[in-house]
Amino acid sequence: MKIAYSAEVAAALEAGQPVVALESTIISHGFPYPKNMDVAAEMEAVIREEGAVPATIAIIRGEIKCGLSAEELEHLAKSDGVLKCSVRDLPVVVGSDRTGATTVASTSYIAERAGIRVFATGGIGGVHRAEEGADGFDVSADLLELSRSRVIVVAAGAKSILDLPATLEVLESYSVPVVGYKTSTFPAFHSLSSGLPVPAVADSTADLIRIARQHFALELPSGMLVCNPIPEKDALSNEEVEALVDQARAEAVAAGIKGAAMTPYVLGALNRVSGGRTSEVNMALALNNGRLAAKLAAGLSS
Ligand code: PSU
Ligand code: MN
Repeated sequence: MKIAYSAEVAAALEAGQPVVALESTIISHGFPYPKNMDVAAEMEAVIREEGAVPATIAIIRGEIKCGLSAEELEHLAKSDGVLKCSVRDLPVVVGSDRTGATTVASTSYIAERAGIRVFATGGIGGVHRAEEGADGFDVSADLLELSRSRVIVVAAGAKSILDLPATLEVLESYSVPVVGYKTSTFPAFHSLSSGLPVPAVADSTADLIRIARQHFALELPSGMLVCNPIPEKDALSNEEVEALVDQARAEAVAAGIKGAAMTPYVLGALNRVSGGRTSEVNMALALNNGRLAAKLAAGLSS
């Protein structure tokens, strides 16, 4: 597979230095412009602060890029004609020289092939709540890809716009290790906890590094999901989130949104109905994940 690396990412991979993959759908479709410019820049900054090299992944005019320039990040942030590109979309986006922002699924797919073992994002996609779409069946390809790309994904769980118990069940069926970082419950993205138990807990960064090493040593064919709860000071309460999510979902249903457009639409609606608060919260948790992912990458490469 042909990947165009930035000079910095190529040098880091060559030297065995820690590298953290970052997705670009979060930039193009997860935050409003120009807030998403700050998110992109600060994600890269916190990873550098922890001694790792950030590798933001996207398809730019048909080229699979690993490590982006400031101009490329700005182009993705403006999101003008930028497609949301999951794994199944790769052949078409690459083959027609289009620009696509990669999801958790396609970023994991590319990261593995680039030799990157750790990936930081905000939250993963999952099983949508049944009543959301008229067809009542929408399961993110993120879950399938977690089962078949050997990349450790650090996320603040999944948003409560999803069916979280069903999401955890699918991860179990797909044999994806799910590890709570200093938590025994599945975090709910904007809020600290969904109350649902996770199968394993890492009590420290050292513990997490040990588990991650074993994951690769055992040659499991999957990735691993590390659940890192939002810092307490930034979290919203479950009640607050439920009320916001109900409004946002009602808007999505009324607007007839379906399929791949659902997650971006609901994120935008949440931002609107919360007066911009959910985007602040989203940024705080994404940066928190970037930091932990960089520590993990550093631990794995030493
Ligand atoms: N969750 C978020 N913010 C996001 C996404 C998920 O909190 O921006 C994006 C990620 O790129 C994820 C994608 O991979 O949405 C999932 O989309 P879908 O549900 O259509 O698979
Ligand atoms: Mn979907």
